[in-house]
Amino acid sequence: MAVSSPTRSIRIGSRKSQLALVQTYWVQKELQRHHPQHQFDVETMSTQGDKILDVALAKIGDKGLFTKELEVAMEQNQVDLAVHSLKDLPTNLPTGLILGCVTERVDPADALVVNKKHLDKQLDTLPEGAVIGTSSLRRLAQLRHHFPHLTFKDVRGNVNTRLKKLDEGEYDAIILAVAGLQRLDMSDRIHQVIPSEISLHAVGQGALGIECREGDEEVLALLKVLEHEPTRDRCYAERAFLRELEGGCQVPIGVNTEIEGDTLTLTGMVASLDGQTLLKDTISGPRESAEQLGRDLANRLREAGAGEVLAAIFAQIERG
Ligand code: DPM
Repeated sequence: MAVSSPTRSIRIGSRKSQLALVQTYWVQKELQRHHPQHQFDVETMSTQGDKILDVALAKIGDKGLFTKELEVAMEQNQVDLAVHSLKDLPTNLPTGLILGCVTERVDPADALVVNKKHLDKQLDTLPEGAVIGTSSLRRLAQLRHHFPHLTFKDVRGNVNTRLKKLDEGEYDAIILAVAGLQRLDMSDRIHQVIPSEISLHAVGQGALGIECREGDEEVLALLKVLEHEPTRDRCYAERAFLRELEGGCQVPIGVNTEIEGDTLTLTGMVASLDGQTLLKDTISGPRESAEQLGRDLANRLREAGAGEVLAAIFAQIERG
């Protein structure tokens, strides 16, 4: 009997939420399709972020809320790679782990989802005092800046839980990523795609980031088929911007990026929680210097006062 050479089975780690699973199964299917000689298995686990649902996001220590358990599993060789929404992946990874690949981004915009009594409204026509559900300081600050007549309330839980609370009337509207709704096949709930002039998206929004062990050349080579270079360059610029401002994922920092030919354009914004201060600037330069552009823009905003704005927010979160 012929003995085939043993191929390593590759274990993919994922959170258990419906969105995480949709994303992970997509990655598994794509890897399997491109690499029929290998076997790809999925292992699921809960993360801190999935367990702590009753505390405002900003108050739970920030770094790695949705990634820590998966990273430990990689370090202990229980899984070989982990699929994340890139925006949930901290900009500084634990020693020994790297961002192995960035997949093609879908629409990174935010979406307004309304209770049915407001189907005839848009953000700018919602009534005075309408309650908007979001736990994102970034969305909160930008929407307050543009629509001071709205009120904001925390909303946690997975997308289905949030939609249920909205439909039951706890909120007049909620804000969710277009990307998440699309992947969950719930695009019909997108009532308004919020223009980037009003809400700059989160760093990495709409892309998946695949994390793996540094030096695991086999896995890194397998992941190459999923890498989307324009998305990678854009997200590297965005992540360098966030890293330079030392913002975790729970800060009012937003971005927008574009690539035209060899030129990358990055817009970044830092806002105060009351929405009164909103610092925004744009930088353009060669795509190959993506990370440098991110750092340069961060330093420009810092010169304009971003450091003080962020320090005040960190103090406010500390106080609870
Ligand atoms: C991060 C934020 C949120 C998630 C903060 C932000 C939203 C929290 C909230 C870093 N992670 O965006 O300013 O609205 O209360 C998350 C979602 C997705 C990945 C859901 C969403 C799907 C979209 C994607 C939660 N992480 O933003 O509606 O893959 O980009």
